[in-house]
Amino acid sequence: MTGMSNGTVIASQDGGVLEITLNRPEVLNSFTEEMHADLREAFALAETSAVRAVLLTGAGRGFCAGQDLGARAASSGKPDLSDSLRRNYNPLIARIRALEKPVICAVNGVAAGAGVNLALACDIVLAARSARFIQAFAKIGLVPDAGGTFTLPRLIGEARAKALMLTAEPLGAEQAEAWGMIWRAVDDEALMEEARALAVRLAGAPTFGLGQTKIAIHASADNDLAAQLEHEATAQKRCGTSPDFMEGVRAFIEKRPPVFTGKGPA
Ligand code: LHQ
Repeated sequence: MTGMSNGTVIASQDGGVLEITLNRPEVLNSFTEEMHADLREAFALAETSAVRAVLLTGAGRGFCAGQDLGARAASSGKPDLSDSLRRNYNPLIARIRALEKPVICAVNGVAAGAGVNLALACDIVLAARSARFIQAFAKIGLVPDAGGTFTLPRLIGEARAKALMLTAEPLGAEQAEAWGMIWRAVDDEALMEEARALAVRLAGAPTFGLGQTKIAIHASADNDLAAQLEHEATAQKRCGTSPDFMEGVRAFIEKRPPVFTGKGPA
């Protein structure tokens, strides 16, 4: 196993799985400048070809409580919050969405503010049954950020998204699953085992094809049917010359399990 730990983020790689843990448990893993910088380093590892699936989670009883408000309270005057969004949150969300491999999020406890929207930027979200999701921004006079106004209405529809964002009411993991906001609510004790098993499974899958699938689904947000069909044709052309397509077909014919490399076309 290899990895890095620079205090506020732990990243450990085992085979093709990179597990990234937000690690400021005493403040529910809320974000500081330092934690953003550490997370950037961790996601740089995620972009290396040896990593084929990423698992993001939090240390302690919370997943992430958004921006560290303690640091904000200490600053005086009229802060320019767009600065932190443009330098930290926006590139983080864009990076996760653009990463051409699956990013799983294991929401181990409360997720609030930018912490919820960080989870929603991931591809497959599992949550402990006891976890709560709170679009806390309305409580402090802010607009939801970290992509939440993009992801949430697309996931659960405008009516529910507006109510959650205007009231800042907590949403439980089971309701989040029922509404399609997350993939699955899992018993607390089983969360990490289930999330890791999924990460291992996806790290052995045809990574190039999975990456193309993720990007195609995102593209559908901007495309009409004709454009999306063309997107699929172009992506399929690339997948069709990948070694994993050849291997998948050969394994099927030979009635044996496939061994995928994750590589794209040469
Ligand atoms: C915290 C925090 C926290 C510091 C818990 N900060 N200490 C982006 C760009 C730029 C600027 C502004 O914002 C943004 C985006 C955002 O994310 S804004 C939204 C920020 N987040 C929030 O408003 C959530 C604030 N936290 C809470 O409402 C509660 O802590 C929740 C509901 C998350 C959890 O409640 P409890 O389970 O009752 O835990 P707790 O409140 O007792 O928290 C435990 C500790 O963590 C506590 O410290 P203490 O020393 O008393 O044990 C909290 O002060 C600390 N903590 N969130 N965001």
